[in-house]
Amino acid sequence: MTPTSAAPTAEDARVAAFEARIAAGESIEPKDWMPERYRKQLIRMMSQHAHSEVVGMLPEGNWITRAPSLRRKMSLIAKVQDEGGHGLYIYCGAETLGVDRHDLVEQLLNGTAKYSSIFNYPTLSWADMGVIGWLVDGAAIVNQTILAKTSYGPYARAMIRICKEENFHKRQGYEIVTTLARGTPAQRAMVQDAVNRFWWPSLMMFGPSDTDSPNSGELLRWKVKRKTNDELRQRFVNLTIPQVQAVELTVPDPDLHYDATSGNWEFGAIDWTEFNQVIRGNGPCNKERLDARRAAHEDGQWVREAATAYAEKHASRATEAA
Ligand code: BYC
Repeated sequence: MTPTSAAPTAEDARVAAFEARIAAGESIEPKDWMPERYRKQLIRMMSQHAHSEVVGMLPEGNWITRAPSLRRKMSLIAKVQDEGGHGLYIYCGAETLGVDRHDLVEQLLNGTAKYSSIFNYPTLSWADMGVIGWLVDGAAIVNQTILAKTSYGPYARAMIRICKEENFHKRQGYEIVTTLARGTPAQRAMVQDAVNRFWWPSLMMFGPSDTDSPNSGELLRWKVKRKTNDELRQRFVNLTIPQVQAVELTVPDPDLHYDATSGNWEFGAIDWTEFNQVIRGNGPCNKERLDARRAAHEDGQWVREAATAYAEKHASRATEAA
């Protein structure tokens, strides 16, 4: 007689034990057993997140030399430097999953890994620095505050420090926006134009709608994600509209309205065709961003060689001394 279902294997038992730990709210640590698919998903998500931090330095780095005062220049330099640091923490976190960061960087440079769509838009005016700090870092905070409770311990811990720094970035951005919004008519027009250009791309940062998000089901089940893309996008809109109103600006959405029943600011349709174009490499600045990263990588070759030679020299001296 043929059995109707196969007996559970040792692998099935391990998966069940892993899922029971997740269900109990335990944190998964690097040396713990985990399904290969969980490991792969985290490597994908963390590496794309790290790449986004590093590529995210480019649109703002572009304005460091043109910041309008020494104070603004200092805080913008500090912000851009923080983003580089965030990339490093998250690459380190990804390495705890058994990958080599050089391979991850290679995937960014050869175009096989994604990074956040938002950084493929140009930064055309000083007001963009305010609006990026406010909206882009604001969206990142909404996403990452939840990620600080993700099931993979090293990622969750990296998010705690990163969110603290992102809060500072958001405040410096909103301060720039407030100053311009209360400034001359030309400054007001400049900041309104920046909001018009960055509003919809900021909403796209949360990813495709839940019905078109192939990874969400698995990630939610394993508590890597704790909220869906649409839930977080709605939370961002609800938090941000009162801030828009406080500085008497508007968002470019004629369908935006408050729904008293749900307590949500309901927004109009997102242009998913544009989003898909950008994540497939056809956004306004994709080529420019990757060219800049490749050039920076090549220019840094001598630094990597010098650091390796220095480490080898010290290692051989330590061996000789022993
Ligand atoms: N841009 O199934 P889905 C920052 C891709 S850095 C590009 O929903 P998932 C900052 C997605 O990867 C902000 N691609 O995916 C830095 C997937 O493609 P693959 C970065 C996107 O993973 C400097 C496909 O679309 N933050 O804030 O469940 C200065 C289907 O999507 C995007 C993070 O990375 C996008 N916007 O959810 C200032 C946070 N959205 O990989 C600020 C960590 C989706 O299957 N990541 N895709 O080929 C996440 O929370 C999630 O990965 C996402 C996507 C919500 C982004």
